[in-house]
Amino acid sequence: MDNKTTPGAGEWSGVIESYSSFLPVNRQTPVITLMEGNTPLVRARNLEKKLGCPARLYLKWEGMNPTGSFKDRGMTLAVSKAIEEGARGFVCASTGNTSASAAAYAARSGYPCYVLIPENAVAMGKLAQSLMYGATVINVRGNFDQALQMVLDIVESRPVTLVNSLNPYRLEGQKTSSFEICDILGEAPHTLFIPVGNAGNITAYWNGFREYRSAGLSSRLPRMCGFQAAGASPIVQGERVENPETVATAIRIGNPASWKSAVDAARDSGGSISTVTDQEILEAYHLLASQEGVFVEAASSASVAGLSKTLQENPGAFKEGDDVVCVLTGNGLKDLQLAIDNCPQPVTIGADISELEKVMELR
Ligand code: AN7
Repeated sequence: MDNKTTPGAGEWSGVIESYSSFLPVNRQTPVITLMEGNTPLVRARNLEKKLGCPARLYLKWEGMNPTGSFKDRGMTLAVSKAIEEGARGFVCASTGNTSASAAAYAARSGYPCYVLIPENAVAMGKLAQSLMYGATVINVRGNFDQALQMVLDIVESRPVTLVNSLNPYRLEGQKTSSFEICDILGEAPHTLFIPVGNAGNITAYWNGFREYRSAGLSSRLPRMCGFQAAGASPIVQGERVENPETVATAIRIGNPASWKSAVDAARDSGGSISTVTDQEILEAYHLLASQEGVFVEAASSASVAGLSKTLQENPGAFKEGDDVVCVLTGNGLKDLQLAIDNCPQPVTIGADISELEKVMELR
């Protein structure tokens, strides 16, 4: 297949320049970039064994983006296009990662950024990022869905650009992850597993795979398998969830903005949107770190939880030689409290070699 080749060291210049022919940019577009994208696609042989997966399993490690999540792919484009079109500031509602990314790209643009986050429901690392990048952080006594509605109302009357995924440039940028997967595998995977919250990312990946196939750069389309947390699963329930609850705060969303296009992606690709419980999410969270050395945030592990559940329900789901990709959307370092609360605690000893010997014998 006549694919683009993987860039060598020093050759990567961010998703806009690398995939400009697939993006709505021109020579005048001021490119605001942090060199996002080009994230690792990691083969997960230990998980293949552990889960009894006959297919080749790859992890698309999006937590390696500059602000630690996939949001950077869309934010570089949304902010660049906004500046091209004369924007004077940015606003978003967020469960944490969008706000961190918006704040960082806004900082580089030199324009102010306002982020609305649900009070007490955003991981501390994400809050710290937004504050450090200099955004005005607004805690809303309500949930994400309420904050998003407020943002939609405010952009009617204020000269600020909405950078939630309702901004179409966000999904345009995010589709570049599909391109990277195809470039590395030399073909689209057979199946893609992905967490679903506001449902923008599954929509973006599906768009990307279809565009690459239309351009002759891949010849098949993957089955798109999306996973919501059971306590925040409006798409699966078929109705809004007023009070979504899940340990995976990033996907604690009850009324997804890209609801319809996510349903279309699952249906048209022969895939599905299903649920995983918080317990299944936490099991996958530990498995990824302990078996593969890949520390993701809880929401990200919904994709691997979904794969695990699929294999339990149907061990013949994949054939040998198939390529399966799990998208890992965010970095585990964003939520250290969750990690520490869910692990055995360290042992403390004196500065004494005999105490150390005792501990190591017990193990
Ligand atoms: C780690 O930051 O909605 O289905 O406001 O942070 O495209 O919404 C985050 C979503 C998955 C879900 N994994 O993606 C926000 C926000 C992580 C996330 C999702 C999010 P979408």
